[in-house]
Amino acid sequence: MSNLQSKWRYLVMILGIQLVVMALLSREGYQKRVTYFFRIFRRGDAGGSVRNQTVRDVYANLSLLTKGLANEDSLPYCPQKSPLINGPFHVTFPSGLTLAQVERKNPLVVRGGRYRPPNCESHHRTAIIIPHRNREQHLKFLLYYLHPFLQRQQLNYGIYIIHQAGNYTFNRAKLMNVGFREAMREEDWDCLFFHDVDLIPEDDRNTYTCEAHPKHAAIAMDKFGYKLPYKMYFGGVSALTPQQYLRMNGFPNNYWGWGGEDDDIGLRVSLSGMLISRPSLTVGRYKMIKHKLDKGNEENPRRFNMLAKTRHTWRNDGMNSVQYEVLSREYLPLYTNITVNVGTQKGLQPFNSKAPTQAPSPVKQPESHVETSISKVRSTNS
Ligand code: BGN
Repeated sequence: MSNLQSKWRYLVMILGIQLVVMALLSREGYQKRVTYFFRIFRRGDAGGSVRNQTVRDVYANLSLLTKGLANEDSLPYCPQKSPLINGPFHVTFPSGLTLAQVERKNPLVVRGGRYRPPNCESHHRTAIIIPHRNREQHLKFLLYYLHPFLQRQQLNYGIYIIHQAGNYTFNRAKLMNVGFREAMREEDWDCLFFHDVDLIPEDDRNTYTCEAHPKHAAIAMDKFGYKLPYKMYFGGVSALTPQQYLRMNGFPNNYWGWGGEDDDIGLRVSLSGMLISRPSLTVGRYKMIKHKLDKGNEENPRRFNMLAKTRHTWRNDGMNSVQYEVLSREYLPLYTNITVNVGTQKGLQPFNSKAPTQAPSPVKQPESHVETSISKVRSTNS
């Protein structure tokens, strides 16, 4: 008899538990919980947006592109939407990759990392500005993916590496200002992409062209679960026309070390009366190459105070106040390497190899034809 009673008790208990579980599930968020449950079974698809899409090799069919015999001056315009665009592509980081291999895979890229579509006249002239120091491995992977990615979009493009000389604290935003001025000196670019060296785009529908408002392209990074970390985030990869860039007085020059400068840039966009445009979460996907915080790029403890003052400082700190000294300009096969002295928090001192900083170590490439021009003139707002 007591045996029967305890069986009943168990049965009631199990039913009770089931009721509680069902009640919990049917509250708001039920849908989310069920989706989450099923997602566990789906392999490594954090964003879930590349489903039903064929993920290809970024170089697929690119070797079919060859220089035609047509006269370069009489080429027809490229179609509005490039027929070479595929969508998502695989991004991996094979250890044995060399720059010589990247060069061989991109035979139509010419001196200084320039390219124009061989059989049509592009509608777009895009410069890619990449601040850099001691990240040769990352740069190699970025170039491996960026060149075919941009070629698929039928852009007329150039890649500029802005290399901070010496060991003084890194200044990402100031290097962007240098990149802007030095790139515009060379060509009438209609769009500039300001690009971190460790971010690899994963979908070639993320077009590297400018919009009516400044664009934040790195909206969905793997390190943030392919979501925007916060609404005003403007870090990683952004794009502006020269007019938009100058309207917000470029980027700040005084953020030394990690953090805050991208928030300052985001603030400048709205302070100068513009909005932020973004691609969709499906398309603006990036993989970040994992790394530790670099030596010489420690967290900037002043960033909180500085950000609180941006609304008062942006008009006086930016392109109208940037001071730097170009130490060398090298036209390498895959990019233009501009090595620059950006000075220190105390201002711009002449670059001196005996100072606390050491002589610049420009990024080297095998089989390259280096042409270096030392500019002794300090470049200010000219
Ligand atoms: C933010 C940083 C950004 C950084 C993102 C993502 C600051 C300022 C705090 C007021 N901003 O917190 O610079 O890109 O995280 O890592 O630290």
